[in-house]
Amino acid sequence: MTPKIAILGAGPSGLAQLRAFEAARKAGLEQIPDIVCYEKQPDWGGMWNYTWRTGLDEHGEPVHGSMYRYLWSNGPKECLEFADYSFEEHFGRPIPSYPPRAVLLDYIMGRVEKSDVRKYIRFNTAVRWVEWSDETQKFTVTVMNHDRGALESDEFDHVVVATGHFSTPQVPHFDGLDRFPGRVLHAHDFRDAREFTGKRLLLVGSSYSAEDIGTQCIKYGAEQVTFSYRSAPMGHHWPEQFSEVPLLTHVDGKVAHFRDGSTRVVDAIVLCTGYKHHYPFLPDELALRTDNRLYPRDIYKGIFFQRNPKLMYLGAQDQYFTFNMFDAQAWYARDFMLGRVDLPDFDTREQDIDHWRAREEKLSSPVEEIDFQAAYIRDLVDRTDYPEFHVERQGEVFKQWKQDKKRDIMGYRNNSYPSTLTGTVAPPLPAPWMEILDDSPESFLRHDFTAPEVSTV
Ligand code: FAD
Ligand code: NA7
Repeated sequence: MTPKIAILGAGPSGLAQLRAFEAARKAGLEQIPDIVCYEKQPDWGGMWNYTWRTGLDEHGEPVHGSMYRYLWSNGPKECLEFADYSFEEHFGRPIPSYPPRAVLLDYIMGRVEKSDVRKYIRFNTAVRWVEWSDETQKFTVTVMNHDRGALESDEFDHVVVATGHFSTPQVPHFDGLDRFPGRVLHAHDFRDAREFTGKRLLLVGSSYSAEDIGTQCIKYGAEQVTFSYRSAPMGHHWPEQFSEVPLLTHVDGKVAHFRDGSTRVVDAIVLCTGYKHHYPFLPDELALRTDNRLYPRDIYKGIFFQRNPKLMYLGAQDQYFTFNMFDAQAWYARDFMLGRVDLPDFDTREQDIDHWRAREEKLSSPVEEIDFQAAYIRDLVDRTDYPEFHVERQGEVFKQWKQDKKRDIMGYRNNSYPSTLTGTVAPPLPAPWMEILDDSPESFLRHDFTAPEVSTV
């Protein structure tokens, strides 16, 4: 009997799972499992699908997208290159190391468009509930098919949760926000930086969202950005329009008050306070409970749910590496579902989780974190036929990226790195990132990237 498999979500992780089965088919696997991929959006690409919508979508489902207009890759593309599909293969020539969102989406889509996997995906179909039966040893997955306006249920041997975890915002309360005479929003609902041109912004949070939304708003003409941190400042060499202050205590009219007694007059507040792992379609006994970290507990090899390994999670960890890490996970999950690998018993799995988790808890710097995630990926890649790729060298590129950011937070995207697949060093951007206001793929890809150009503004 070939297994029946449900993949929940058609973002990069879900697509990695589809591609993993496609790779097995190409390598000669005759009995491809019966696969259904449920995706609540009308198209694939997950988070990389930009939507202007916030709140609820056209079907009344929570809008998944947290990406904004003018988003550019925040890490070098050389660190997220698929091992079986280089950027050069997709674009037919080298492109710069930090492409805008739509160009990266084009790359992700390019690989799956070349595979025959779209047929597995049921779009406009939101997963409502997943139930496990000890009796039948199967999952029942219930979905809302918005095209038909009807609930549907089906049984599966395996369920792969690939619904992402940067979509449901974590929204703290601060006194006075209810009377603040300006926009208050979470980063999840941030879309167009031009809304804040000429404005004084307060960004609560000191991680990727705060850093990127703050720099982008200045790029598009905001007057001033104040970052408010809970644990520690980002500590970059910020230009004079930026400042970092301790945590917000309360807001009085337009005046924001901070823990050190300082104040700022601000026009808008963006809570860049992170996201929750949120699985409203899973009963308590199947839902992963974790905050955003590199090694969540309860998933063996960062994939298999400990209490029921037939339930798998992809991309559930905090991420330096993304697309190729999802591939490494998907290839291993595939081999388990195909019966090519057995998992050890509960206690052995628990020891393995404890081992990785203990290592994770000792990490004390980004360099150590990068090495840790590279080692995790190496552990997976060595267990499957996923094409060899130089994850450790990509780790070195990440370390360089960290240093480049420390040196020049507004200009780090002007740097170039070598592809570990092709060896080609990426060409430079046609102009400094701060000057390229049109980030459309048409504008970006019209450059041949061989000769230095003056400006695209
Ligand atoms: P997602 O991309 O989130 O996809 C999950 C899919 O599941 C979505 O299509 C969603 O519609 C679907 N889904 C959710 N719930 C249901 C349901 N109930 N029923 C059916 N379908 C459902 N990574 C990088 O590598 N580089 C970057 O520059 C970068 N920038 C980022 C910027 C922002 C603002 C954010 C939020 C993330 C960024 N990331 C970046 C990380 C990004 O999350 C990953 O690149 C990638 O999108 C994760 O893929 P995923 O498939 O795991 O999740
Ligand atoms: P992260 O990386 O999870 O960071 C969340 C930030 O929010 C972090 O600085 C937290 O502070 C801060 N935070 C969380 N809760 C609070 C409260 N209650 N008060 C103040 N500050 C808080 O999320 P991001 O959105 O930045 O990044 C997630 C992904 O989106 C990432 O992959 C990017 O590429 C885009 P802490 O440091 O924990 O004290």
